[in-house]
Formats: sequence, structure tokens, C-alpha cells
Amino acid sequence: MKRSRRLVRMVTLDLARFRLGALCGLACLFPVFGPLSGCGGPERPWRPLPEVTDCDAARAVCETVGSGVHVRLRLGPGVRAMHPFPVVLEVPKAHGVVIRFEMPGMDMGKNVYRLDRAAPGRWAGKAILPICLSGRTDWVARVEIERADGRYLAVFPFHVGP
Ligand SMILES: [Cu+2]
Repeated sequence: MKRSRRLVRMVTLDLARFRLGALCGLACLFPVFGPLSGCGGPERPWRPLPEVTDCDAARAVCETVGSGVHVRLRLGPGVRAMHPFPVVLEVPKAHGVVIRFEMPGMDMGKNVYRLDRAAPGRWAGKAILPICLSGRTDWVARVEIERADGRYLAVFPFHVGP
């Protein structure tokens, strides 16, 4: 009797833990809510990697290295507004990668994609970008990388084609 009660309590605890885990998972999926959720202890800070300035990720493989973390990004081919294009990111030892596309100083809405693990150290996905009504073509890809040793942020500029 005593034993079964303990078992029930264990199952309940496990369920509670699972729910908390699911919540934290959601918070990580939508990092905006991370600071509000308060689960998983204090938020780990984002460590920015050196900014990429002399490379266009829609035309070449661009890379940045910092704190021993090496990140390579390639967008496309076929990076145009309103057309899906492939995204390939290489970074070792990551357990999650989110990419946000933004236009500097202009609200282009939410363009956030969670990449899938394609191979060890290789993440892939497809993205689609809205048309900029002002005619601008300059975007940045903000890559958020979750690793056991920290969270890293890499920013890659690129241009959409006509
Ligand atoms: Cu714009």
C-alpha cells in the first residue's frame, strides 16, 4: 500500500517535470518568451561572435570564428523575396539553431526559422522572405546557436536578388 502510494507520487512528479520540460522547450523555441518564463534558472547570455562585414551569405559561404566556435552560413541559391530558398549552417556541437531574418532599422515582421539537424555539425532548413515595399534588398541573418558551453549569436549580412 505504502509502496503503491510512493509510485503514484513518483509518476505525478515525473509528469510535473515533463510539463515543466515542455514549457521550457517552448520558451527556447520562442526565445522572446524565455526571459518571462523563468524556467531553467537564469537565462544564459548570448555571446556575440565577430561580425561578418565583407561577405554576402546569399552569394558565398560566409564564416565567423570566436571563442573557439566556428560558424559557416550559406543561403540559397535563389535568394529572392517571396521565394523559398535553402539555408545551410555549419557549427560543431550545437543542440539547437534558430535563424532570424531582419532588415536593419526596419520592421519586416517575424521571419524566424528553427533549423533541422541534417548531419553532425550541419543544420538545414528553408526560408522565405517578404518583399520590402521601400525597395531595399539588404538583410541580416541573426543566427542563434545553443551549445552546452553557451549560447552564441552570429550575424551575417546578405542581399536578396531581383
Ligand atoms: Cu524593408
